[in-house]
Amino acid sequence: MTITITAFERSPDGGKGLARDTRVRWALEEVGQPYEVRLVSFSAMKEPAHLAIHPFGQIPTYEEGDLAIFETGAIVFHIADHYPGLLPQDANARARAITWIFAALNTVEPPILEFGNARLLERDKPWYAERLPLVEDRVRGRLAPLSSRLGDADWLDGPFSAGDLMMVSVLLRLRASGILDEYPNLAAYVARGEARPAYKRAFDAQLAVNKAPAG
Ligand code: GTB
Repeated sequence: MTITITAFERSPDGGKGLARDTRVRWALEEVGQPYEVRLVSFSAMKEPAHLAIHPFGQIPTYEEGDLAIFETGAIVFHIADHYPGLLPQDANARARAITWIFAALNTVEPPILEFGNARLLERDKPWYAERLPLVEDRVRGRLAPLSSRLGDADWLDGPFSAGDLMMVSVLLRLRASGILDEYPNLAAYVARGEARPAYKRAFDAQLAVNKAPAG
């Protein structure tokens, strides 16, 4: 059955791979499933056809046969659950890998999103310079324990899993800020994720869309 995902017709990041379709593309590349992409404009995302799949009018979505789902975490979990390669067979190891998906999205990403929003949307506020260090410290409050847990391991719990895919994707959003470099093992962890052939294919595929002349 054909898998179809949605992505920005033109990502605001100009192809840096930070929009969340990259996470889904990466998961599909890791498990070796071909997929098609339906590109949507910001206005099309708010139209009934897209809202029927994604009630919040966002990307990415995932369709396969009569299944249509949204939320990157749910999509990546669905892919990992249905196709071998991203979750261990052993039940306990599998549960731990799934835990890292949730940890990435629920514990590590929220302060990173807050930090990104502060830098993007609050620069002109009179309180920006005073608030930013607080927001940065909330990010460090997640990175420090994550760095301790990773130690000198390659991945968070044994072989590369969907948990690592999600954690690396979340941490990638920090790279431009320099905060990640305060934790050399996390910077190296992210670099290992980016070096995976499946990540490179996913990145290149989204870049090809965002580099193409606007049509
Ligand atoms: N919780 C949802 C999920 O995980 O799937 C969040 C989905 C989401 O935030 N989608 C964004 C979207 O559709 C795109 S990825 N936004 C349009 C809208 O809400 O109208 C977030 C994103 C957007 C842009 C960049 N960037 O340019 O760097 C990075 C990430």
